[in-house]
Amino acid sequence: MKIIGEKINGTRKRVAQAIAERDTAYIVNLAQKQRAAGAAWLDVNAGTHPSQEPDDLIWLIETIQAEVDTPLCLDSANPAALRIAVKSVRHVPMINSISGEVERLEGILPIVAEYGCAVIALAMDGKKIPETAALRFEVIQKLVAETRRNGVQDSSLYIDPLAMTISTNIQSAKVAFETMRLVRQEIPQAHLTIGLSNISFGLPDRSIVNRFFLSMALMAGLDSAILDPLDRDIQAAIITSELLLGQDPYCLNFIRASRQGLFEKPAD
Ligand code: THG
Repeated sequence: MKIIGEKINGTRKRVAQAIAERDTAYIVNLAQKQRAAGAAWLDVNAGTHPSQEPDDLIWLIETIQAEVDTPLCLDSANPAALRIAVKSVRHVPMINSISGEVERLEGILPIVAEYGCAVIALAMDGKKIPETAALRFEVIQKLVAETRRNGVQDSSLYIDPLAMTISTNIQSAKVAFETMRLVRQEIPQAHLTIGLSNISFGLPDRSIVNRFFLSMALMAGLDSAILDPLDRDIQAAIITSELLLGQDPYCLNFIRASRQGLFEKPAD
């Protein structure tokens, strides 16, 4: 599976501070560490007020790209910020995200089509997230009709079934898995992605919830996720799940990870 590194996100306090202070070293370090940990894209979310967002996003992009060549995933709902940002990226970016919300779709889809971006499509229209897998899939079908109409290939789509926190809705992981299965069956060329850590919000021991969720989602067809690539336990879950799903020929990745000590527990 492909990892979208989540750490450069201005809704995190320390990152917000780095953006405000134009702390280049802090941001570059986050980018380098995530690349070294195998991120295929770096999510970049300025998390600032829409009026400030274009400037902050451009600063983040230029700061990262001066040192790291990994493709970026531009995380913003603001078409104005995205339109400026796509012009300053070195590689064709992923855009995070479109949804069925009309303004967002009409603002962002033309940018995706014009620049040939990959795009995350959220299974929601308006502000409401449908409760059932069947309803989420209906939204996805409408979105896919729109992306196709605009000439975006299904293989450029990363469909996000949305992981809602399980502490307030005990069905939420199940709904996500069922939505993934429907996408896999009906839109086989499309990719799937998910913001992994939402699922465990409000629970203790979040990391273990995230890991089991990821493993089960991989079984349901997930092939990318927005997560913390520096979390060794998550990396161990990915490598072991891929082994068991027949995606690790000759068990080479698993054995290499074991030799490198990825599965070692700290001594008592
Ligand atoms: N789907 C899509 N995009 C998304 C999400 C999604 N982007 C934002 C978010 N959800 C995923 N990104 C993050 C980034 C950072 C953190 C969590 C999700 C994070 N959280 C800390 C934690 O979980 O403990 C707390 C914050 C902090 O460190 O200050 O770091 O679902 N398409």
